[in-house]
Amino acid sequence: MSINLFKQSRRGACVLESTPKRHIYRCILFGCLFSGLMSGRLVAEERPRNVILLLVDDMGYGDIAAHGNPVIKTPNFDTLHDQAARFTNFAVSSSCAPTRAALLTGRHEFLSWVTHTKPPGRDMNPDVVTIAQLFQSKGYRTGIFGKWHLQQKDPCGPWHRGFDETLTVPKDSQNSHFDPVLLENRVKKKFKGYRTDILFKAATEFIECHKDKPFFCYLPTYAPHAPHKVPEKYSEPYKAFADEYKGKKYRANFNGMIANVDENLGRLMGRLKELGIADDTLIIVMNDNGGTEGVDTFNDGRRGVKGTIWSGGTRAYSFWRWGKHFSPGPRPQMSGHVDVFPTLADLCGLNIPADLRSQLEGDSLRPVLENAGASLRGDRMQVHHVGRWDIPTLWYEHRYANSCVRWNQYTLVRIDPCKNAKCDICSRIFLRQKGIKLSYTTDKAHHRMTVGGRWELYDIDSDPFQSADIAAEHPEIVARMSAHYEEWWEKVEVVLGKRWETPVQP
Ligand SMILES: [Ca+2]
Ligand SMILES: [Zn+2]
Repeated sequence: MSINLFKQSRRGACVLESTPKRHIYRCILFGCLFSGLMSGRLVAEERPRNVILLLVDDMGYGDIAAHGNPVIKTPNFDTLHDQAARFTNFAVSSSCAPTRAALLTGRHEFLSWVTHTKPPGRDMNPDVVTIAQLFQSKGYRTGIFGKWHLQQKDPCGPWHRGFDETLTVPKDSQNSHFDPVLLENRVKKKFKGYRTDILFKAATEFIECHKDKPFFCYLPTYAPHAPHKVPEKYSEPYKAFADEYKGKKYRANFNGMIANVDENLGRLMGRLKELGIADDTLIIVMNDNGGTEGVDTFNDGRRGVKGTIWSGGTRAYSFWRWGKHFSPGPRPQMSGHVDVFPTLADLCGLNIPADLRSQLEGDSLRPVLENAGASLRGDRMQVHHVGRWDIPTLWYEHRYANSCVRWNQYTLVRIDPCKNAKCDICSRIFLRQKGIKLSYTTDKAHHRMTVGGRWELYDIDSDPFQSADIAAEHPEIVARMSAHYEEWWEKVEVVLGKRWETPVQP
């Protein structure tokens, strides 16, 4: 897919569409109506007019009251939980940049060069097409308000990757939550206030400005990622639980940051209603990796944290609301971030050219959104791999370092770190086995290694904590899932071998 097919980003917020363009839309609309009449249907298939994608950084599946968290109050997440089709076996990557890459490109992040959260491992291949480019090429107004995290130097910045309007941070770093310096359409500007409020406000202004034409609004927050800082009125209600509540410590600032995101979400939903576009806007709300600071308090009984390949490190909530089009309730079918691109394309009628289709690893989830009992492809599997080796050329030593395949209720897991003394990530895996350098938790069970030299198999439905390895009982399932993995890794070898000019190792 040539990137030249897509128009370049434009600068400046809130530019009204020119008359010639509106004329083109009218022609397209007339064409659709005409073809609809010719085929005996008055109106073409109904589509969501706009799309809002809220991606909450470092919040976990368990950090929502409606999921059973005993302390946190999330009334607006809870409302959306109750109104939305929600995927309950949905997984993302185990950290920030990888999930963003997979979400925007519909394929595992390694295939777009993203193997880490730090450069150069987070520099996404600029030739891979993003969902924003597809929306843009179909006449949608597109905007990103928040954490890009896939390198901003030319030609990698979001302004080159399909976003008309951008509000990010200089150097694509985590930066400050208070009075931040931001990049508004590539221009540095000092803002007053709390960053999450600023991002939601900018996104809301974008929506208000473009409410009369299709838009794609991507809102990836920096909260509740560390540093854990928030205006005190949000953390105050949680201080009573911080020292201890029923034997556990609930971090007041972390929960306060989520309370602030929740308040902003409520305000945004209210504004959509006031603007009269709440029911023809598809809103997707999800998180970008497994649990972090909330793992020791509540993670719905899963093993693992952010940065691990266990289910608790990759599971995400994923709420989809489009007026009354999708019946509220759970969707237990296996799904993940790589499905978002093809699903949006399907729902919004964005035709995917054949050469772009080969880029995509996921499938459209539309059948299960529209019918909770529907089935997807029976042989559908998804691969996850933590990555994070510091020396980019060492990729080939990490075939089984932190790997997982999902198929229906099964997860196939293998954690065989490399033995290279220079490899920081694998050294950490060994240290965590001993209870040293644990991250986000005090329980080393969340950082468990597999037995070594082979895959372990778990049934996530009957064994959510992944305690009982059933590989020996199901050799045929292990064989089928591991074969899928080997085939997938061959694609990785080609891509990363070319990227780093490293020969494929025997
Ligand atoms: Ca994150
Ligand atoms: Zn290693």
